[in-house]
This record gives sequence, structure tokens and C-alpha cells, in this order.
Amino acid sequence: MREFPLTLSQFIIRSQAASQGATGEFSTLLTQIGLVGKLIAHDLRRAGLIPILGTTGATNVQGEAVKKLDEIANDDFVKVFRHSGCVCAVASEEMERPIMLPENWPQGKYLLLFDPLDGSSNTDTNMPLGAIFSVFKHGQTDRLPEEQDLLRPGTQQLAAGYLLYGSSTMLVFTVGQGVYGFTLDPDTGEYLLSHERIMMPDRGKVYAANEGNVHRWPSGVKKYIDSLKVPDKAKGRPYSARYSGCLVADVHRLLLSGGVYLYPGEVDKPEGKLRLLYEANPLAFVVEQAGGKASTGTTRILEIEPKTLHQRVPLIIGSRLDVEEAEAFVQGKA
Ligand code: AFP
Repeated sequence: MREFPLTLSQFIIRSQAASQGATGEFSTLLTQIGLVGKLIAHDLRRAGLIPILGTTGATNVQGEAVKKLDEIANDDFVKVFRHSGCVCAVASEEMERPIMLPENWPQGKYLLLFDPLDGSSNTDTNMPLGAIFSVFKHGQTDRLPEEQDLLRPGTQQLAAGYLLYGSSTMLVFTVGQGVYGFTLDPDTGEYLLSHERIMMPDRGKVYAANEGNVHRWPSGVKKYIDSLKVPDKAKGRPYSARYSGCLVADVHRLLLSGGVYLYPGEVDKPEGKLRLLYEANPLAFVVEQAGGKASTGTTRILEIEPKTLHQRVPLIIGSRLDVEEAEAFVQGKA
């Protein structure tokens, strides 16, 4: 009989059967993330034909111009999860405050944080885009969550992952037992298991950073990037530069073939650009599960105690040895 890859639903059913006491609620959550991915991918395939490109004229909580697709993607997440029954609060990079969902309470015990459209500067030029999600359990059984309940270190995440809208649409996630990648089959509309237990190389040959910012970087980061360009056969240098403007796409490349991504703090903006709860934490969980590392340069991302919902953080993420080397430069030890 012809072998057929596992569908996302089959994979979830199998994992649920192996997990004692599972109620199926968590499985629903992953299926709903898959649904959001289908909705957004459906729109993106028609970008240029339907009026979804360009900006809305508004500015988001981060002070950035809101793209029409930012708004569409955020609405898709909210609409799907409002009716999912499995989530009692959602927080998004695009929304100033989280939305509590009393209609899902008390059954919906999960908290969902997401960046609905990562790399939105790529929208109008047919470049890759992504979405990133992070899942926690609401520990209190007697009350709806409050904003404070969403401020948890990344070590407490139950699941995290991303959707990548590239030449194909992929859903990649971890529930703390390895990293699995599913590719959306456009013919059947099913996500099929295409990447089982992804493990990243300990070292890569690629770095990803917006070098246009070099004059704003601290000297340790500058020296590290310079060192990657000096030929050194033993260390596989010089490295190649590959930067897409979409963190999901860059991290996906690193996950499959190794290397390092940096969005460091800057001299006048030490907190950097990326959001801890919506970008750094979920991707750090995925990358650690694949054998890699994620750091601010001095601290493990997953151990940071968040103080605010939209907190920013410097990020160095990728292959273990590459991140360790970057940390040594940042800390002045190399
Ligand atoms: P958005 O999610 O706001 O589009 O930002 C994209 C991003 O967070 C990340 O995906 C990129 O790697 C990074 O910012 C690009 O930032 P620069 O344009 O400053 O290089």
C-alpha cells in the first residue's frame, strides 16, 4: 500500500492517545492554529489581486504603521479563537491589551499569545511572512485570567511554534517533546507531517542580521559579525549573510541548516526591537527543542521574567555553538 504521511489531525490524535489524562482541548487548539494558517495563506495567495496590500493608515501599539494584512491576520486569530472553546485569553503584538474570553470559560484553560503577521514589511513584495504563537495554561481554576497572568517566563510555555508562508505554507511547533513540521498540501487542504523531530546542526555557515544598523550596535556584536567574515577553514568561515526581514523565515532556515540570527540591542536602544512574549519566547522554545540556543547575549531568553506585555528584548538565536560564540563576544570574553 502507498505510504501517506500523517496528517496534523492524525498526529494530534496519536499524541493525545499517548498522553494520560488528555481532554482533547489542547489538540483543538493546535487544529485551530492550523485553521488560522489556512485562512491567511488563502488571502496571501491572492495578494495583488484582492485589496489586502498596503497600510491601513493606523499606527499600532509598537508605534509602527499597521499593514492591512497585519489587521486581517490579527482578526483571523481572534475570530477563530473566540469560538474555539479552548482559550480563555488572547494577547497579540497588534493589540494594546489582551482580550479575555468569558464565553470560553471555564472550559478554555489555555492562554494564547501571538504575532499574527511576522515580517510585515515583506507583504507588498511577495516575500516570506510568518505568524508566531505561544501557549500557557491558566493556572487558576476559580477565575478568568487577568493581564498579569500572561506575564510568565518562557520556561512555562506548554507549546509554541510558527506558521511560515513561503513557497509552501508550514506549521512548525513543539509541545516540549521535539519539533515537528507540517506542510500544507494545497490539493487536500491537510497539513502533512513533512519534518519529523527536527534537530539543528550545532554550527552553521550562515548569519542573519540587519547590518544596516551596524553603527548602532555595541562593539561586541560588531566584532562578532566581523569575525564571521574572516576566512578560517576549521570554523567554516567566512559565513554567508542571509536576512529576509521575516524572523520566522530566518529561524526556519537556521532550524533546518544551522547558523545564527541576531537582532541585538543598540547603543541608544539596549532593549532591541523584538518582542519577548510574541517573538523571542516562542521561537526560543522551538529552537531549544531542536538542540539550539536563544539568548540576549547574557541571559537565556526562556528565563526572563516579563514585566510588560509588549516588552522588547535583544535576541541571538540559532545553532548552539554559534550562539555561545556570539555570547562570548557580547560579554567581552572573546
Ligand atoms: P514585524 O513583525 O513588525 O513585521 O517585524 C518584523 C521583525 O520583527 C522580524 O520578523 C524581523 O526579523 C525584524 O523585525 C526586521 O526588522 P528590521 O526591518 O529592523 O531589520
